[in-house]
Amino acid sequence: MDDSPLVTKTISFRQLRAFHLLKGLAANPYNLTVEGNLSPERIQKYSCQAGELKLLYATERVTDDVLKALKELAHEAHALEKMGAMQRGEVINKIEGYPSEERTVLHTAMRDLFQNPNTGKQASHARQQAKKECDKLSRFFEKIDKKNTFTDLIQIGIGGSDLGPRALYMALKAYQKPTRGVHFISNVDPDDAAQVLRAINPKTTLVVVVSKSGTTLETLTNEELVRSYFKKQGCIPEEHFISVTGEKSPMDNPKRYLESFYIWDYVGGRYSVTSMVGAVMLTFALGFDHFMNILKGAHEMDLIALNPDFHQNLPLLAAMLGIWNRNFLHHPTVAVLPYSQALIRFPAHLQQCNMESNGKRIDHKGIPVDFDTGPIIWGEPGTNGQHSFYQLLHQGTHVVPIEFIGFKMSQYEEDITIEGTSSQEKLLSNLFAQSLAFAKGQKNANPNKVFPGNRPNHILLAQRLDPFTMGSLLAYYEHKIAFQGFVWNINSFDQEGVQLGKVLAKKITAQFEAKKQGKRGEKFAEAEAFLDQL
Ligand code: G6Q
Repeated sequence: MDDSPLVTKTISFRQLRAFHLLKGLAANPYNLTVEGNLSPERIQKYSCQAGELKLLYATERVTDDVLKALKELAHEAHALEKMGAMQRGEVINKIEGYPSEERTVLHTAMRDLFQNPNTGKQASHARQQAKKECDKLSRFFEKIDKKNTFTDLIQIGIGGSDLGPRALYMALKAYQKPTRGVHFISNVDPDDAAQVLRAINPKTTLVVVVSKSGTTLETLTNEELVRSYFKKQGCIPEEHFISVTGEKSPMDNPKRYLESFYIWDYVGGRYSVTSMVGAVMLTFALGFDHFMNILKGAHEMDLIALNPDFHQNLPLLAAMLGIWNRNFLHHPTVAVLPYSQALIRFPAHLQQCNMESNGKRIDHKGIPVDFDTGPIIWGEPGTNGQHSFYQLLHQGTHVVPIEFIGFKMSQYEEDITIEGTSSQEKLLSNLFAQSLAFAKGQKNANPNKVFPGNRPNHILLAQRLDPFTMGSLLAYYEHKIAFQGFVWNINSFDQEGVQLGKVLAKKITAQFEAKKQGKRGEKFAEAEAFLDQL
């Protein structure tokens, strides 16, 4: 198998020449509050378009010198070469010298159905596998659509098998087939399933159970719960249940499912929306052509992420702006604020994608890092947030860098003009107003009316949130996250930090069972003490 020397070639982030340059520059960051500093020329100059997305970053605290040094930092850290290595299929998911996943990272191959010249041997193989599944999917839905018996679909899955697919479904509901409904069950809280089961007719419902490992407690429990409900309602589960899982996983069992689709270990859960993990549900809801457009949009951004021109490589540029805010201006969180109701669950997806990828404290050699890594990500759609937590963002003691997302046109175009502007124009005016207010602030003799400004932010702008643009937006963030990991030389593709809780939960569940049967479980005093509180 290929191996990537690039992963270990990088010297520590803090030893890079540009790191020291940037540290010096950060002593006196650009002051956006000075009259004239946020000029129209600056807004014009600090903007760049690639594919469907435009990045407006004049409201970040950067100068030409800072951008030059950030570009140098990315270069010294081999960010671009690592992106190339990832997309070619080199083994980059690993920690040198310790047992680790030792995997290639090939979510890009899932949408590389359109001939990427960068493709290496591993990526080519992954692309063949992706193509095969896509063909199977298209054939499967030809049959389903012809019969037209299913009106609803329930997706059962959690984490990466839920957040991304759900965020995209909600984002693209405007494109949904009118006769189809989609529901999600993720939490092992039985109320999650109960609510969904009340809303559907099992006779006309497909259930797609998504679990790469085929062993996730929540998903298997929910599958059994839904199966038993279907049986009680007189349905044969094998005629309704589909699985999306790893080949040869416990869920790869044709006796139990109407159809099974595959996902491979080179596609991480949080990077799996464009694989069969999102594909089955999105094709049911939107149709195969719209799903293909999502892939095309993502693929376009995959190619942009390989562009050596720093100012045209949108995810790289955004990643470096994030590193400036995180490591040099020392801001611990980032708010993602989409001015689009359809993106209501997108911040939750990015929260997982970002924090599970870059919430790491060791580098690729297992050595603890001596700098900050991934920030805390959170967010809500504007304008709703304006009437709640924006108070802290404007006047609180923490500075929170902001990533706005906006669209020129609405999805439904069912709009109305009141006092000269449409709702969409009001929405955009609010977005621009906030960006300026955060950057410029406001002086006032009354201290309560002072806005300190210099709150770094940028805007990601596109024409309309359609399937192609959604694909691009998804891939833009995936690559931004990967680039930051590359520069920090951490492994963005494993998730060891979620294991400990899972192991303990398993032990406590066994203890719970023993206690219910009046037996003593394995000695686990702290768990006993908690259970005694019930
Ligand atoms: C994502 C994580 C995690 C995973 C879930 C579900 O990158 O690995 O969120 O997606 O734990 O796992 P399964 O798909 O194996 O059920």
